Amino acid sequence: AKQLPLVINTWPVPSATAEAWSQISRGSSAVEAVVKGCSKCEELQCRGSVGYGGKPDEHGETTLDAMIMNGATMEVGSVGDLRRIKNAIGVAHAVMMYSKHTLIVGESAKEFAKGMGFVEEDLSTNKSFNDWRAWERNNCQPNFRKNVVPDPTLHCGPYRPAENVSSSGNHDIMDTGPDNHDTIGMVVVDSKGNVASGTSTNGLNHKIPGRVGDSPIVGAGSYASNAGGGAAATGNGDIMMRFLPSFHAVMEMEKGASPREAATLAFSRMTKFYPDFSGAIIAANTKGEYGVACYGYESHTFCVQSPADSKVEMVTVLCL
Ligand code: SD4
Repeated sequence: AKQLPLVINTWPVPSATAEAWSQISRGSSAVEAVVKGCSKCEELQCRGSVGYGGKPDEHGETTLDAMIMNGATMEVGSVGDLRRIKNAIGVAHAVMMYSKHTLIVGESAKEFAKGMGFVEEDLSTNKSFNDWRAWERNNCQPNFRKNVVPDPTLHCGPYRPAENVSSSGNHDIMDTGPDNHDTIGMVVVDSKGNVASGTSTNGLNHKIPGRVGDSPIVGAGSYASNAGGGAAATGNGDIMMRFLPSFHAVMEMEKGASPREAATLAFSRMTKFYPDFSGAIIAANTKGEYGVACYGYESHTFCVQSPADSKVEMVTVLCL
């Protein structure tokens, strides 16, 4: 069966898949398809974890991370801690198109975006404000920190080091409920085997302001290479970015591993050190074969569309 082009993305967010599919079917590039597909999720605030109005930080602000990678040219654009601009992957694309840089962050990323014509606006909504207030009223829990105590005179931080630092426990895994990691990660392979990958997310609930996750980090959030394929990750970014799992998966595919084997191998290094973390990796090779692995959840549901499907397929895999 004809397997190309292919669109695959994390989580049951079929409108993003359908948007990318419509782009690639009408002859847009793989890069364009990833940007448009992920932008659709930003507009729809997919699962509350992509785009504006979700996952407020400790100060109640929603900030965004996104990246785009072109596996034909190895060009990348990404933004971290982007503030007050809704279309994060659009800004990442502008970094790739209009600068020689790879990653721009924070207030400066907002200034860059405004220069590129993006509109500055508030990313808060009633929901994100209420989520933040509820968290604050609940003594800022859950928000596990390593070896710190709150200042008792202040409600939620600043925090200071605890006097007796204990090395037991894995307290750097923050707020790991399944609802806290729903980044869209997407891989598109066009009919000639050109690969693009991208991500977009508002990160992690109640993160420390300035925290940037794995999603905009090349090789962590996603990676693409026409020599092997593409991969994208979702999950506990603070752990995953220490291992560059998307890069790892693509290198395994370059060496001949199947996508599913490649995604599984990327987990093996992480779980050796962090048996308590959770995440999922989608992978596709340049023939349009794909595979998904996950760890620390029961299962992961992803979306895929290829010429074999008349519509977006939602597929659930059991985790390792
Ligand atoms: C992060 N990886 O910022 C992101 C969160 C996420 O799906 O959802 N991933 O850590």
